[in-house]
Amino acid sequence: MIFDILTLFPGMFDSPLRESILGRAIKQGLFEVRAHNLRDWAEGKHLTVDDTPYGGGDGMVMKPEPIARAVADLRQQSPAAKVLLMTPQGVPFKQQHACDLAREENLIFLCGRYEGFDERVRQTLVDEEYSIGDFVLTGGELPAMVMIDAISRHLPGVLGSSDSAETDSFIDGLLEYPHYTRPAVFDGMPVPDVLLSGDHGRIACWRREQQLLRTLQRRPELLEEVLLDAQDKKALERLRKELVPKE
Ligand code: 9D3
Repeated sequence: MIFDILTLFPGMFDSPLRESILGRAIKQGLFEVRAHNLRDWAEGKHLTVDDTPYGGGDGMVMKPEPIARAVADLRQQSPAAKVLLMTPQGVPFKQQHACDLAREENLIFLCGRYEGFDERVRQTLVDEEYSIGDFVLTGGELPAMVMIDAISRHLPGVLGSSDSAETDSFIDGLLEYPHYTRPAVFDGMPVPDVLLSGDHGRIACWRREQQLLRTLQRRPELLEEVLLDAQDKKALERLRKELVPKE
């Protein structure tokens, strides 16, 4: 997989994706991150990439021509490349998108600064438009890195087998159960007895229940979407009563 990025700040992509797991995967040739400076496709003495908005108003708008030239150049290498626009108005990026986008050969990320892109960029050059959540950032670079991180861990060989993307608990739509390691008592707080019992059936049951409890407490809306078996439903019913006692 090749991730091409069009940005005014290509240097931002140098470090975060090249550490740890993804850094090793890049060294192994499992994927590539190519950050390009949009100004390389700008014209005129000042290499202008933005201009004032038609109709007036604050801020500047990213001009369409440099972006169109850049996308055309990158598409010469791989005509099927999917172009993704990073904007606060985009579809909220989810785990399923990460999984689906990992099947592509080449993704081109368009990262904006200023107020945003000329609308005709969206109309003619863009395949999909994403936001990473309802908070305001200073540009699309961090969102692109977040998406590249989430996508690349689905590529074959990037994760070790003990940490595979398919066993992520987010896949089954619930939050994770709590984890513990040594010491058995830390600052007066013991590890739950069941985890020391060696009874793998009871441990699995406790963990599932903890997942349901945490999801109920923190992200109840996730329970609407998730597939639950009869045992889950029974446990959830009991947890709901314990959480919201009657009277
Ligand atoms: C005043 C209107 N603002 C829209 C909410 C303008 C604006 C603010 C911030 C336009 C662009 C930006 C920069 N943000 C992104 O480019 C961005 C983003 C984000 O801010 N939050 C979550 N996801 C994304 S994806 C791209």
